[in-house]
Amino acid sequence: MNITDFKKDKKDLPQSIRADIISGVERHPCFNKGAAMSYGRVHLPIAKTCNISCNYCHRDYDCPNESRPGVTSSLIAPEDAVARIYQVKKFFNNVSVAAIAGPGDSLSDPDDTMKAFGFITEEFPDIMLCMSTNGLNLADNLDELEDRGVNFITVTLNAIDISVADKIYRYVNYKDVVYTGKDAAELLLDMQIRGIAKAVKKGFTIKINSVLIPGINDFHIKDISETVKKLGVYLFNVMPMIPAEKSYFYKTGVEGAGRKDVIDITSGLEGINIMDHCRQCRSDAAGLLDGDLSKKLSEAEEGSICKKIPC
Ligand code: CLF
Ligand code: SF4
Repeated sequence: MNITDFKKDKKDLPQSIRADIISGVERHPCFNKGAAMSYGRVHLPIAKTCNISCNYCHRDYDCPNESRPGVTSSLIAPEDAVARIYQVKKFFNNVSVAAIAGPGDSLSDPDDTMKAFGFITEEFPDIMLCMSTNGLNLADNLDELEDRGVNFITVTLNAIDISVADKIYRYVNYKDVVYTGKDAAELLLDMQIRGIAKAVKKGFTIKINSVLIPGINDFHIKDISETVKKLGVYLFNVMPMIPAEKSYFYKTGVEGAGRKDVIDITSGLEGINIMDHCRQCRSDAAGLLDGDLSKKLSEAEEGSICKKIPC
């Protein structure tokens, strides 16, 4: 029985038990700091487009919701995912997780993401599947993610209050209708919370990323942590905002945060697992969190179909 089947059999167990005992947390380098020393992940840079606009993002670069600002990864096609994993395994064999984390949003074009997960599961049944998303399309895609055997999901949640979210997002494109201002903020928050709640109920192991933006949501991080704790998420990761060059926040002088700001805020949080070993890695990162192979890989392999995100 592989891990996915096991999880499906036990999905009525409480979240804490599921996550600790059966969901494979012991082999996930992000969800378990202890595992980061020996287990690696492969990011497949498949997500071409994005369906929202964050004020700290500029689409010349990877999605800063998981990635270090200023990093640009080359896209690959879903059909190249298996070859990419074999390529990584030549350099580092102990890969426990395959993930889609950009360069855009994993569920902006869910077909590519689902296709890639399908290829990976067929070829590597023991590799766990992970995905990060802004959450807009999460609730609508959970049944298919479950069918594909995805185990771990990260949702970036930067606010739970519409007035805070309104300062962070410029627009939201949901089902080809573009929303702006408070309408955009309200819709995004509603879809994020709905998606997180449904995902926990279904038995996915959930991490929340919150980008700490001084003066915008720093006073609000505790409220976010309380909300996600009640929703039953497994792990909370606060990341310092470093505005991407040319982004709205960069141009308007909104200052970034540092590691110390994150520590000051997270040290006051209680009752939820806090991630403190995130590397804000590239959307094509591979290998150990502390031993990224992406540069070696791009020298060694073909398969890049585009150098920029077409949005
Ligand atoms: Fe990738 Fe994210 Fe899955 Fe990890 S990364 S999709 S949960 S496999 Fe990890 Fe990288 Fe931090 Fe992300 S160190 S940026 S938390
Ligand atoms: Fe940029 Fe990521 Fe926000 Fe999309 S979700 S606008 S790629 S930061």
